[in-house]
Amino acid sequence: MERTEQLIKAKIPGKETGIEIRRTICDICCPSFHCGIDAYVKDGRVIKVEGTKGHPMNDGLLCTKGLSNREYIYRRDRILTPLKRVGERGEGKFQEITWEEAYRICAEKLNGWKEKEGADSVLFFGGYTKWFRPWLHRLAFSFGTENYATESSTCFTSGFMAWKIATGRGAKGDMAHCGVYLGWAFNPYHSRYLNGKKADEAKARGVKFIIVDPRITPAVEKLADIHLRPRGGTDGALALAMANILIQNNWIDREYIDRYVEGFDAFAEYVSGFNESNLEAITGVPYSQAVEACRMIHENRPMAINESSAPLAHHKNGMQNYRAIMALSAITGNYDRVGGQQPILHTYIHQASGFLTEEEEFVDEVRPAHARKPVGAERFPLWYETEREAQATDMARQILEEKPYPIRAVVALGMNLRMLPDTENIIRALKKLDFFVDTDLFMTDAAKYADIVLPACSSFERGEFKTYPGGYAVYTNPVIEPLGQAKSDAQILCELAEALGLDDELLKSGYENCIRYMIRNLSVTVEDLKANPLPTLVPERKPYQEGAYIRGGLDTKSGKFELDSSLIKDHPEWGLDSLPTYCDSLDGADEEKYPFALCAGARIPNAIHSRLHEVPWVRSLRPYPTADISLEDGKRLGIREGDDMEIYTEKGSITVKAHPTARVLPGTVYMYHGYREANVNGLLDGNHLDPYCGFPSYRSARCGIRKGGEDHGTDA
Ligand SMILES: Nc1nc2c(c(=O)[nH]1)N[C@H]1C(S)=C(S)[C@@H](COP(=O)(O)OP(=O)(O)OC[C@H]3O[C@@H](n4cnc5c(=O)[nH]c(N)nc54)[C@H](O)[C@@H]3O)O[C@H]1N2
Ligand SMILES: Nc1nc2c(c(=O)[nH]1)N[C@H]1C(S)=C(S)[C@@H](COP(=O)(O)OP(=O)(O)OC[C@H]3O[C@@H](n4cnc5c(=O)[nH]c(N)nc54)[C@H](O)[C@@H]3O)O[C@H]1N2
Ligand SMILES: [Mo]
Repeated sequence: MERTEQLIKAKIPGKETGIEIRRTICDICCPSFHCGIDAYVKDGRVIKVEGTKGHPMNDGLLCTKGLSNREYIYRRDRILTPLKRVGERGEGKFQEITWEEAYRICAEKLNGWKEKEGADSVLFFGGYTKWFRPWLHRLAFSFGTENYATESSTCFTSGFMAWKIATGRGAKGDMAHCGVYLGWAFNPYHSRYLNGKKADEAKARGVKFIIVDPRITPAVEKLADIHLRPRGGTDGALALAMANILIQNNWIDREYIDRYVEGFDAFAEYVSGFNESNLEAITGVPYSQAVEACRMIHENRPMAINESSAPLAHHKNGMQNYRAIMALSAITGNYDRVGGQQPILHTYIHQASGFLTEEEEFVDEVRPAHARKPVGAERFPLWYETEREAQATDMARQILEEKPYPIRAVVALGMNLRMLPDTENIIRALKKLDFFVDTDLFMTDAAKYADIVLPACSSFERGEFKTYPGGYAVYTNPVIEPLGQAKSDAQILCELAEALGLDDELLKSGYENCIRYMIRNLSVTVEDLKANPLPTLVPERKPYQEGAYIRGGLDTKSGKFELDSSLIKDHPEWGLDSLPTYCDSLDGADEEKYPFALCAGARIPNAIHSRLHEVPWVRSLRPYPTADISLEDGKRLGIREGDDMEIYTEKGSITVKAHPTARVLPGTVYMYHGYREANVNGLLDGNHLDPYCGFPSYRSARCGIRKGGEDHGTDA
């Protein structure tokens, strides 16, 4: 082989090979990471990816998902041109059209409904990807509606709301300085591996770890000094009993409570009902273990607690359970302190970066004055009161029932058909729409129901502004041209504003100009950021100041940490409890027919929601949809490793491969979501929702299992 050929084969960058390293970010998982990527580019194509050394997030590391970026951006089903549906909804028959034609149809349909039934008859929806959200939100407002809904109807917001009603702001646990870490539903080794690294460092420093998880996970094995194993969704009862133990033993901070905590007496009285007599029966956790955990909390202060965006929230009682857990921080005086729970102000798109951007102004300055309340506002009034946006879990219902008013059209970016529970109902709703436009990288099952499909480009093909924890900002440059005619979502939204004839000059002036507006109060400019391939430290970043927020008075009615919420007390008509009360989370299905608890969602390292199941390299690591059951249940039902197993609920059934393991509790089934051929969300009840925030109970459905079922083949 020629030398040059050899060098090309080895992917060595340089003049001779024509291979260049260009920097971008991975946007496959959580926005707080979005690791730096070195893309090796030859002839306009990415041929290899590596983690960027010196990047403040990942410093050269990449996880399984990040390493799959090349296959991900070149997935076979990338959409390359705008498309118009020619077959039935869902059939997947489309014809290519031009961008002009696509925008013309969108404008005619959307403006048509706006004229006929008002702007609220159109709903704007964004899936997991967050980078375009300020543009989508502003577009909805400029169009004249508050009907803006996102994936955050199922993720993060529940916990954020719990914090807001208690303290007025979000918060995060300061693992770097704590003495004891309460890792409640904490397994970063599968879901946030960079936090796993931080946990390893804390462990090496001698931090005590209490892990609260029904399963035996890598976090339990590597970190736990104490492992509490409550049955899923019984966490509230455990937290309340722990509060009771802390109070009974006087392991609380009286002075702090007197000064900064509201509602302690009512809370203390309520928690006295969770004690030695009932804890184990409700949760499965022996009382003595809960006492040991409380002693550890007391003896190793300060205590930081894991913030949970999903596993604690995905239960009917999720937000209340979360409030009960966070109350432990207040009564032990660990809120707003170094090594405890620290209040945060959000920078751009919910990052805790320590400086402020004008993103809220960007959106709010065009908030429509006379819009009707958005989807879900009536059903989830606390959600609407704190979030002021639509709750997506009520979307299908409102489309189908037309109450309190009809929704005729949906403008979606990255809608996954299997994000919400009860897929059949979502399909019925999409079919009922008069007009549906979806924008995605891939020809997804949701896109197949759309009238118009628009091709979006990946993070490798666009320039993007981002901020990171630690005071950083970055503005990436595209590393390759967009594939086919794909465009960046933000560009699409700005052009759509133009096509709709909206009176919004800023939005119509394009992405970069909008960023200039949002960072106008920072001393770094778009040009500075673009010139630096690594994130830049923003001079305006402010370090955390211990106790400043709580001493100055919190943004709550009482100015204190509210264990007993005045916001909820002021609204008895909502029918919600002002204290973090506990109730059972499982749905009402017949216990005899459906004796197992189904947890649909605990993360697996090689998949993220709907997207990576379709990427061959990561799929090969776990080729089949697989569910974990206990060894005992496997034995009892004659189900062995790799057997086909049916999981069924009142809604239907799916067939998966069985994985009996000592890691899960008897009576439970763990199944990851997002699979086309084994859609666990199709088994879930769309009305089994948390009344406080509207979140789905993905993790507390009743189900049955049996050996056998349909063979779904080996070519998945
Ligand atoms: N690889 C990968 N990483 C991801 C994702 C992904 O899909 N794949 N998704 C991203 C997203 S969107 C999110 S929201 C985060 C979520 O990330 P995490 O919050 O880490 O979510 P999980 O892995 O679902 O749950 C963490 C642990 O909680 C336990 N758990 C489940 N139910 C309960 C319960 O009721 N009580 C208690 N105490 N523990 C419980 C599980 O057994 C699991 O070990 O992950 C992000 N990272
Ligand atoms: N059963 C069950 N269901 C769950 C959960 C669970 O634990 N269990 N978790 C919930 C949680 S926490 C979350 S965060 C959600 C995940 O939310 P989903 O929105 O379901 O997440 P994804 O499937 O990753 O992505 C959605 C779509 O966005 C597209 N997309 C990706 N990048 C871009 C882009 O740059 N532009 C555009 N326009 N589209 C893009 C993808 O191709 C995909 O079709 O799922 C929720 N659903
Ligand atoms: Mo999430």
